[in-house]
Amino acid sequence: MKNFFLSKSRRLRGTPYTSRIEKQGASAYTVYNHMILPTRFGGPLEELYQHLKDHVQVWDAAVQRQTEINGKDSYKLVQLMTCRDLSKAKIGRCYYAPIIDDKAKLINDPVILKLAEDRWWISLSDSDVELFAKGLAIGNNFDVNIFEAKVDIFSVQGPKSNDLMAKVLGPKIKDLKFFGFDYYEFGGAKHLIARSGWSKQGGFEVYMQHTEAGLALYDKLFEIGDEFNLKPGCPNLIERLESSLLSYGNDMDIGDNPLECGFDKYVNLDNDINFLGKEELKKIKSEGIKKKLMGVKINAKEISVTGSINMFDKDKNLIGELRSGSYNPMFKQVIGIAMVNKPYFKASQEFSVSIDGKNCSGKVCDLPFI
Ligand code: THG
Repeated sequence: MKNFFLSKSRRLRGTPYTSRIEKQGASAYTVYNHMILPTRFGGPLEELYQHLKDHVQVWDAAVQRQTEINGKDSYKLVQLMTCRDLSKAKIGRCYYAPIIDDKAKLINDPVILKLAEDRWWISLSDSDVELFAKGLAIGNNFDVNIFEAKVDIFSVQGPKSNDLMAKVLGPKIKDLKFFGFDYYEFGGAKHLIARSGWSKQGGFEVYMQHTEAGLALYDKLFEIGDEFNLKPGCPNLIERLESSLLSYGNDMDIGDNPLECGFDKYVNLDNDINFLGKEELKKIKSEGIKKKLMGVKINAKEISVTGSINMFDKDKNLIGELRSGSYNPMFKQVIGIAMVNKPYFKASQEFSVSIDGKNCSGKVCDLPFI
């Protein structure tokens, strides 16, 4: 496959970390929330994957933009957008919560942070939720402010993240619970740090608001990081698939509903909260879904998924579409995520797909893979 350069501009923004990561060896970008997101550092993705599982990495995750919603009606608006019950949400906690429209179609799958009773951040995946929120606020006459907060996340991921962060910020950070956040002092500023991140290797996300002190923290980690074999990295396709972390725009999009995406535990229908698509979701739940996100294992040594790839059974029936995939060194085959149609969405369903013109056999499996 031929590769092309990406022309940067004001419309396709970099991040406060861009000059640093380019010195550190960032070698490819994708586009996410109209910004550039590194996808590669130097060598093969497999090396970075193994390093992420054994050591610790710092990632530029600033593309995870924060839509801030504050004001008197902020809870009402945030709840209107998500099918997850946030009525008992606690300050200092993060909530993975599907945002859906009135037809229960998926708009985004953000992490939502409750900062105060009347102040929320929606930590976005790749779609324009700010516009959707503004439309709803205007239409409902809500008393809210909606804007992109000046926040640039860097993520610290990997099994040694705990010790690395404790060395710089003190041992208290080790007490932080999964999906909790608190404030930690460095360089004369307090930084909001959550135990979260887009890998299952453990880690933290620094919601950098004070750029100077935040960049000093970023630099400090690298200054002392050798002891932990710290390396710069980026969200890792191999690891995220193995860990079954979904990617909006790749695995699911506005054509899918949360029940089709396996978000059942974030769909709360038995209460009196008000959100868009609630009646539709009740209907879908009672009728049953007609397609479902499933894992797949394919007998192939490599794959590059740049669009949906049709999957067929032995009688040439279209059974679904492959949406993401990569070779996995642990499974020693390609694993991926596919939207599989009823009645084929059962584990052990066999299929074939064409990869670079070659027919490969595969099997559907349940998620998560491990
Ligand atoms: N961190 C922050 N913002 C983000 C992401 C992130 N915004 C975009 C994108 N990633 C959103 N997608 C996900 C997907 C999965 C998880 C987090 C964000 C995740 N899920 C856990 C799991 O699946 O085990 C736990 C979710 C839960 O039960 O609450 O971590 O990475 N700031």
